[in-house]
Amino acid sequence: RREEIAPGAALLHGFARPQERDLIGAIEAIVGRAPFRHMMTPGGHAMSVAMTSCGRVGWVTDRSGYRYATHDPQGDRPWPEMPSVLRDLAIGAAAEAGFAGFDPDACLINRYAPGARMALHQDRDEQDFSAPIVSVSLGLPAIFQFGGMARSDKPRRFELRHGDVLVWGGESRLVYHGVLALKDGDHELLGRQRINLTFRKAL
Ligand code: MD3
Ligand code: FE
Repeated sequence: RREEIAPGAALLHGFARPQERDLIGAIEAIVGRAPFRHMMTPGGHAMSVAMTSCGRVGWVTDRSGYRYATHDPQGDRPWPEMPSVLRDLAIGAAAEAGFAGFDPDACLINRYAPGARMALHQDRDEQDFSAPIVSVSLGLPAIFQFGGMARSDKPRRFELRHGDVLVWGGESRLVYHGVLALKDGDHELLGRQRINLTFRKAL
């Protein structure tokens, strides 16, 4: 089922369910080589969400700012390659939402333990805002919020469940969005966590 939640933003309910086990296996392999870590914001706070990346570049933050980098700063190795099961899912979801030709070069992997949250922010570290961002939710459900182009625009809330895929492009590409503190629970495949993948064209 495809739900248009805002102009340019499509929620594909359960789109990733058929590949759930392959996706989780691929994520485990990535995390074996580039472990989840709590990165430091430029302001000096450790993020409650743990992150890693795969693809040609990965998103990093530290005291000097946010950026995309070809190497994992923890170990100074290139990020793991983007597995085809991830890449093909992202390309398929983008096409389903009207963004044929999406060519992601980065996949940020976020892990939420109970209580972890992501404050309202815009994703604007990418070069080309005409490419959408594709997000895949796995594990425990979370309340996602998205507002408008100004931080002060009142956000709308809705739930993201295991297997849901969101495609954000066009007019919605730069809206403020965030995730409320994760409620504890026990997911049959992932246990007490939520994993979110965001596919981006960074360069
Ligand atoms: C709307 N992640 O990694 S995914 C992020 O669930 C991020 O981990 C959240 O925000 C998470 O930057 C939300 C949905 C999402 C991702 C990117 C967007 C929504 C977006 C970019 C623009 C507008
Ligand atoms: Fe974001």
